Amino acid sequence: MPTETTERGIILKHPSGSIAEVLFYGSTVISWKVPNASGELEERLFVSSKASLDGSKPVRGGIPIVFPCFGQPTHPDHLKLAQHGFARNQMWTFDGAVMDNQAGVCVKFVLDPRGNEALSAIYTTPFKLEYVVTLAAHQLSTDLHIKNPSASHTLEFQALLHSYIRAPADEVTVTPLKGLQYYDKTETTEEARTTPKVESRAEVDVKKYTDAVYENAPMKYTVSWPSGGVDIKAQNFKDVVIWNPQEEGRKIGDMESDGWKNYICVEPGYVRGFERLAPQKTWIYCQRSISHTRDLLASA
Ligand code: TA6
Repeated sequence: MPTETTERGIILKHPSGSIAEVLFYGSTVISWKVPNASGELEERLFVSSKASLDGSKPVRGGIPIVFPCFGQPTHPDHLKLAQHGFARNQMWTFDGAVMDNQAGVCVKFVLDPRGNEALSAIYTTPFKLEYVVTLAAHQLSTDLHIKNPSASHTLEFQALLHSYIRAPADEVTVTPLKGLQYYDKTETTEEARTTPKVESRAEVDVKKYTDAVYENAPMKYTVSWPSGGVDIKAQNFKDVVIWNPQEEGRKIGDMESDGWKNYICVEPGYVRGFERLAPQKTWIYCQRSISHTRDLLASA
């Protein structure tokens, strides 16, 4: 069977050789390895060597799930929540393999607050999350299904996949973001942080401290560097965040030394404003990450 259950999560193995691992904690993808043209497995995600993988705190790396709020809570329903909400620090339930064949290996995880008193103490709005992870030869799909089980209450939320893509931070670029409105969270005053700018660069880099929230983005991004890249296709995630702390990373307790030199966060999300999900409805947010390496690109 191309899935293996371990104490901490599920390992997905594709016949092509690619491998992924998803923790039960936060339903956090912590590894996505793809064979390069030489057949060697290349890790496509970054996880800090100082990250906690034991459920004691959100993982510093991989693909943490952000829900129901992005950043510090501002919505009245979220005021008891930590930064980036609770989805990434709850134990999810493995709901089995959905598919496993040559096309891909697909597993589902569920976060249902019913019976979770600790969660209900900080968040009382009815919801249910399903997270479907599919591993193919060179593609990893991470689909977040947000359900509103209420008969009358509208669910208001933000959602984002906080993907840490392993890449040389001083060489990686993201396109196409030129012309988009964005908010620069590195600004030192609240007024400057809340004043929109317009991206003038054809290729956005993270050579300096970058924390940018792009609004109404194209939902298709090419993340590239001299030896490879990752294409990202999003669905319904209308915004995208680009983050790399550079030397500010020294202030992050679970960031390995110089870790910021080895990743770029490209985070499709719905983070400007709140999505409103009517009673009994479901929203599906998809992220398709397609891995490329130079030799693969060269042969393309
Ligand atoms: O997505 C970028 C960001 O909001 C940054 O501002 C930084 O706080 C980063 O997320 C990491 O947040 P965390 O709560 O995981 O330390």
